Amino acid sequence: MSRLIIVSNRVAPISEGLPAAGGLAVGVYDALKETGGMWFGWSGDILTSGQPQIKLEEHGPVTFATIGLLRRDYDQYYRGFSNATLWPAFHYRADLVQYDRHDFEGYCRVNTWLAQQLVPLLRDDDVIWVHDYHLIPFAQALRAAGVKNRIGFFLHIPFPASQVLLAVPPHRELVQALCSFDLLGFQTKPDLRAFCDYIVNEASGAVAHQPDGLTRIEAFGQTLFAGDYPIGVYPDEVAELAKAGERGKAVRTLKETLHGRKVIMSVDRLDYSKGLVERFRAFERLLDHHSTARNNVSFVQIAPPTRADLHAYQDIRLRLESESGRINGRFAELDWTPILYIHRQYERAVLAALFRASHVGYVTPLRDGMNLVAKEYVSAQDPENPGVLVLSRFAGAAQELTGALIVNPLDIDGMADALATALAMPLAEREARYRDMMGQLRENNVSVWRDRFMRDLTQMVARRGVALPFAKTAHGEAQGQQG
Ligand code: GDG
Repeated sequence: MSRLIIVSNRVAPISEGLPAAGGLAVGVYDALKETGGMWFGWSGDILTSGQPQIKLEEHGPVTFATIGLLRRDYDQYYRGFSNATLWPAFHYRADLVQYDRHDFEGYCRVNTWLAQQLVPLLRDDDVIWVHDYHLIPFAQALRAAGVKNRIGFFLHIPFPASQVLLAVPPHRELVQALCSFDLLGFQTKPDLRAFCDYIVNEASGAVAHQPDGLTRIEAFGQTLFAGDYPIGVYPDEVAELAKAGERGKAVRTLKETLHGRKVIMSVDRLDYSKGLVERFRAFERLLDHHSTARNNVSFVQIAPPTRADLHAYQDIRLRLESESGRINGRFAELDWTPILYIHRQYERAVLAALFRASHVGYVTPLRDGMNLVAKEYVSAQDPENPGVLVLSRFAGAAQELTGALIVNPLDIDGMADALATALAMPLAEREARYRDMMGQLRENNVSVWRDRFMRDLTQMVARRGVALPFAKTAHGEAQGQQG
């Protein structure tokens, strides 16, 4: 069996015997253990001098290969182009895009350098799976170094509509680089459609949808395939964690603090894409318009810090602190705090237990590739008395979790109404919605996601020989069905 090589910006810190990290890390690590292989990426260290050296650590059949970054590389590749240019653009925040040509050069330079570090560790029949927006030029760099292995790419964040992508000055170079992969995986059909739209209308390429569900792409002299692979969780494992924590300290403390009041729960990295300010305002609107909610419900927002050295993240933190203070000042009573805003990380088991103890899961990003919290919230519920998920239509998860109350995160009144509906929803309806969503989550758990992608990637060689049945017309439109 071919070895699997996972390449991601950060290598998940997995240690046998320690609590599991998120579903993605566990899902990918499981695949590595089955096939044997390597996980390659940045160690998280930033070096001020010297030459970074690869560190190899063996865990059974899996090798973890990590390397530090020089300060300038971190600033240009990670802080700069990845997180100040690509992240906002891909989340439809062209207004927050900061572009510096030197950062883009640094991004390409680091991708090339990382690829060169990997090359000596590769074997001829290895299958390489690259993850996320930090590593878009990675396959191009490997090909330039003579690597002929199959290389797949999965984008965890949205792929933006062409008109938004055009805001990133080197958009063409990025899409061209993506076309060096053999297989591109997107979270949802709309993301795949946006990519195909760029290929046809901006890159004069051609796309053709195949009977097996994959899309064949010809552009920049390359032939490749693309598909939608919505990432999942392990719902039964989350459910077990949640049940185990039901009588734990965190849940007891929460219940004692809230004296039987209902709980609305949110957990997000503190990121402007997560729609936190709009969410706080919609909770305020609920208190304004639904007087029965006052003193009867609390909103718990857990928002661990992330990318705190970027200005846009300092800004969102200040705005949230100000909003929660303002709203609490307006409505709090001596015995009731409307918003518990916690800027800290919790253990995974504690989060699962808190999800189960809450009545509403409030997940309203302005844009999100998938949003695993929405899937974890549903998984954690008590089947006999499940809570209700209020979910943004702009989270990838909304394509699958149709049993949620779907909201537009810009519609503050609409979100307040959905919260009121969720809080008052009768048990029979909550159960039906929960069953529907839990069925979906079990059907497409993280192993299914991984296996579908791996199956398609390993079959690539056979597919490459097939002729493209549709051609691009003179007007730049692809003939054939658009997915
Ligand atoms: C990217 C895409 C896509 C959160 N706070 C704590 C904590 N978490 C865990 C959650 C969840 C994960 O982190 C966050 O995943 P999301 O999917 O919600 O969001 P991103 O971090 O933005 O992830 C996203 C994902 O990649 C996977 O493809 O869904 O769209 O943006 O698992 O539970 N975990 C712990 N403590 C915390 O305080 N232990």
